[in-house]
Amino acid sequence: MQTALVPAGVQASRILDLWHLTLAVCCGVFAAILLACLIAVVRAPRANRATPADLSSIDRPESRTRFWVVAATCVSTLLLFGLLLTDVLTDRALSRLPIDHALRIEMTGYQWWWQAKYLSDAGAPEFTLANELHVPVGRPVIISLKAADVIHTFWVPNLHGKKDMIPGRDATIEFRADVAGVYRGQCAEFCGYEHALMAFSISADPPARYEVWAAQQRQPATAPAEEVALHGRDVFLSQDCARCHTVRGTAANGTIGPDLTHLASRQFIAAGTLSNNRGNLAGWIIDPRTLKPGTVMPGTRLPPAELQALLLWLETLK
Ligand code: HEC
Ligand SMILES: [Cu+2]
Repeated sequence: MQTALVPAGVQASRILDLWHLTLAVCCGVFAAILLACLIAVVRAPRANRATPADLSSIDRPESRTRFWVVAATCVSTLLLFGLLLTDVLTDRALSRLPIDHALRIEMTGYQWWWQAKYLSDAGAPEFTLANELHVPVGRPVIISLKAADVIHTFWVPNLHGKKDMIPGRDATIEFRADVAGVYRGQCAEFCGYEHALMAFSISADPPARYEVWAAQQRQPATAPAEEVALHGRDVFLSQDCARCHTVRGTAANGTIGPDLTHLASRQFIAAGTLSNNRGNLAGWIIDPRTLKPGTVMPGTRLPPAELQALLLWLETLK
């Protein structure tokens, strides 16, 4: 779900309230202006060629017109100041979310995917993943936002407004999910070729389920039991893959691409571009630049047996 009209947390509902008020005021003003136009049209003097010129209006005092113009100006000014005030109050309320015992995540925008580093209460990195975040319902979340290359914008409309991720300038976003669900996010600042294929998601889980998920994510990858999958791991380590990808529990510790330690627990690959299944994974590994032109990841041609083994191993990374 990706909509600002169904808030799943306090921050988003404050923004929605502000939007409703702004919409109501603007609709009211629009209706009043239309009404004034209508009255003017109805009351305009009717004349035709034969009507003699009426010059009396030149000297007629316009006190009533002046009254309405002054009144309308005052009302507009008051309404605008009212909106400004509610704007400022909303902003203050947004910045005062109670953040005791918040979950801390460090999120970095890359062309064109998202890296999320979950931090322990002490601030030490615990595990890293790509694109598909989970957070516990009811617990505040503080995400510090960074950009690795160009400007990106973090935006999950069900949870909060937009926040720019600017290289070299750290920002944070604070929110709390109050309703369980999966909320889609999207980069909201044009960041190059595949900006449109730069989605992510935040799944708000009941706390117990979140803990199970987090415990799973903290684990390194375990060595597969199957012979073929073991061979697949060797393929991964002997190819270029390990230069760019980390799989905790193996020698692979590259940081250019997504951490793949729990790849198989993700629903999508390549930032919401393809669903995570064997066919798509195979296509992605052989030729990612057809599926997502411009991506940093190069294609790798492998003999069928090696590719199958590699896929089998990737599928064990639960
Ligand atoms: C030059 C660096 C580089 C190399 C080499 C590389 N990758 Fe990638 N890989 C990336 C980047 C960057 C992404 C993210 C692309 C995106 O989402 O736009 C990625 C994405 C992926 C994904 C999707 C991950 C996800 O969660 O979305 C998989 C799977 C993957 N790579 C597997 C491999 C395999 C297997 C190899 C070796 C055959 C390999 N990569 C080689 C950089 C690389
Ligand atoms: Cu973008």
